[in-house]
Amino acid sequence: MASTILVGTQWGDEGKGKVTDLISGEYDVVCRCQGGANAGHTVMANGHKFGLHQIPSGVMYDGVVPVIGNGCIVDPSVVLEEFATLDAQGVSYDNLKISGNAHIVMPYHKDLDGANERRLGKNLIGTTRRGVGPCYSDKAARIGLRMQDMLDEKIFRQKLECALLEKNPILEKIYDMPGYTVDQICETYLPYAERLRPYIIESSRFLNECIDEGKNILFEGSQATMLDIDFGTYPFVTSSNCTAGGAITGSGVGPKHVDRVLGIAKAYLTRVGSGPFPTELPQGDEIGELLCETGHEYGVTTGRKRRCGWYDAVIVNYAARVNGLTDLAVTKLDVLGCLDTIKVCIAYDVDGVRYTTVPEHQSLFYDAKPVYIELPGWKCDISNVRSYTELPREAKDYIDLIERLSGVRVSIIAVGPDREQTINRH
Ligand code: 2SA
Ligand code: GDP
Ligand code: MG
Repeated sequence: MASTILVGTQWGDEGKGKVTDLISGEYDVVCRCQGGANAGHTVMANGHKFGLHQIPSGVMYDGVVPVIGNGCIVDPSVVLEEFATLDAQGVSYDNLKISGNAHIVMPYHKDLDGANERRLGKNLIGTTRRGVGPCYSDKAARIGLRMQDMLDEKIFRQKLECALLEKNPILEKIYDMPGYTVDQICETYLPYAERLRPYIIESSRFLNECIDEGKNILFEGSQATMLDIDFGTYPFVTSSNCTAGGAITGSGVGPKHVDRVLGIAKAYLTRVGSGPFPTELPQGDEIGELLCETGHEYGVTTGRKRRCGWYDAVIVNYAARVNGLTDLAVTKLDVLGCLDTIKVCIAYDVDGVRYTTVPEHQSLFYDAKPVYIELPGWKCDISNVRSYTELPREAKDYIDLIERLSGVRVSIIAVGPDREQTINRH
């Protein structure tokens, strides 16, 4: 038994796609358990990069079964677009499985996501506008439609009619937008159902049968701890549990089957969308711009420029706690090679009070001033380094500090986007 949950420890885009792709070969199944087309996980295929939104990154390996679990939401149009991209790359997705319990993103979810953001004005969340919040809201309100509903036209029409009774007045009367008819949506979605029918299964049963056969599962998290609906910077979060617990409820696999929780931490910090970010470098700051350009920090789903800042040890320590991390993968260490000195936030100062953990009250987190220590940079290109011993002393000291402040061992260090640009410390 060796199943692993992989989670983002910061505000996303830590390189979960790269690390999932890197270690997928050690697993039989790679399962996504939450989130939808908001995710953007970058993987390499045939020497070039592309972003996956819905299909698990494990699809890149022939023998690995990719599963979209029950905790995910599925935009069928995005899955079909990904099929086309994978076809063009010659990557097979024949063994993909999609949970019949996963909720479907409907056109009105995307409309409402955009409309909510416009209504919030300057207080907007900065969502990806992929319909994520409205779709998960409908799931909780029990008026959502699930993948299995698409397979039965009568049921699909009945449930859709019920949902539209609520959605159309909101769209038309509150947001002055056009509503939908059942026929209109069926015209697009029933053909989707026929394309996706062969992939839709009872995924919890499938995953547990795999475990019974002695197979190993990798649960690929999307978004990250600080975007978790319970543990993140609410309301500036996504609408699912991106922490380790979400992998359990989002897959229907019991926690006794998991023996590793691998956290992914970027060697500096980025955030896309609104919300507090204590170590953020101001817009136009020379180092912030350097990190953004060297690290290519632009959204994989929306193309938005990511906010950049210094590594925040307080939030990675918090992530170690709320996820129960067993080890860490530190990514993008190569990007820091351009700096003379590197800052690490070890605590926050809030009105003269020092916090070494994330403050319990959101307002305190907004006012948190980072307390930094400064380390010398290594000022060289480490993207060709493949063993820990070959790293410059300053880079090793940086990794040691991350381990000390998180209380978690660093087992993987990524020094570039390619699979091979990795230092394994097993
Ligand atoms: P949503 O769309 O409702 O989930 O947005 C709510 C917040 O969650 C953030 N979020 C993300 N943050 C980082 N990366 C994400 N995926 C894409 C990527 C983002 C992109 O890989 O680059 O392309 O812009 C992601 N998805 C959701 C979002 O910014 C909101 O703060
Ligand atoms: P995810 O959402 O966590 O999967 O991360 P993204 O794919 O959104 O963003 C990570 C970006 O960093 C992608 O462009 C990756 O190709 C790239 N990347 C991942 N690891 C490394 C690394 O160690 N070094 C560099 N330079 N780039 C990396
Ligand atoms: Mg991403």
